[in-house]
Amino acid sequence: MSGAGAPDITADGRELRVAIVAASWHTEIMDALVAGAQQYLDECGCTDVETVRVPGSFELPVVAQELAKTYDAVVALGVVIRGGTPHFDYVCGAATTGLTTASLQTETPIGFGVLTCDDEQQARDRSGLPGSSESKGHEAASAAVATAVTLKRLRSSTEPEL
Ligand code: DLZ
Repeated sequence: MSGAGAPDITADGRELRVAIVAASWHTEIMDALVAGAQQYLDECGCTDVETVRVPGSFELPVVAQELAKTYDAVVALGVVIRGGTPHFDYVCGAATTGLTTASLQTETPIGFGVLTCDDEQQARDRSGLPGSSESKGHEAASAAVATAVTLKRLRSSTEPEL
């Protein structure tokens, strides 16, 4: 999947509480993803931010689900790099399905910032590190915030008048 065509999303995050849940494998790339997400949250005015680390991407869904119960939006970040066994497919599949399920069950947007790459260079190119062409942490945070703002608007407009 190419990053070309990504929208430039602006939203007001000042009223939102946002949690970042980040895996710990591939430290340098992960730290760049977290920094990119935090940078977007700073840009949109969101000051109520909690960052939680988990061991690997497989652990993202259960913690994202817990955070999604009390935050307006969650940003899930991970880096999974293909190895020589099918393990890659299981971790990516579990993270993707788990985060989707957690988002729908809690009715809370969870930005998907899990890089699923064939090699480390692909991950670095998308990480927001100096010289990279994309910042998927920034992108995932902007998607989560914009969706939370939309949900707040839709929910407030359907509240019955007293
Ligand atoms: C085991 C494993 C492997 C091989 N590779 C990665 C990876 O590239 N990225 C990642 O986030 N996690 C990896 N893990 C760890 C699993 O996500 C998980 O933490 C362990 O299987 C323990 O449940």
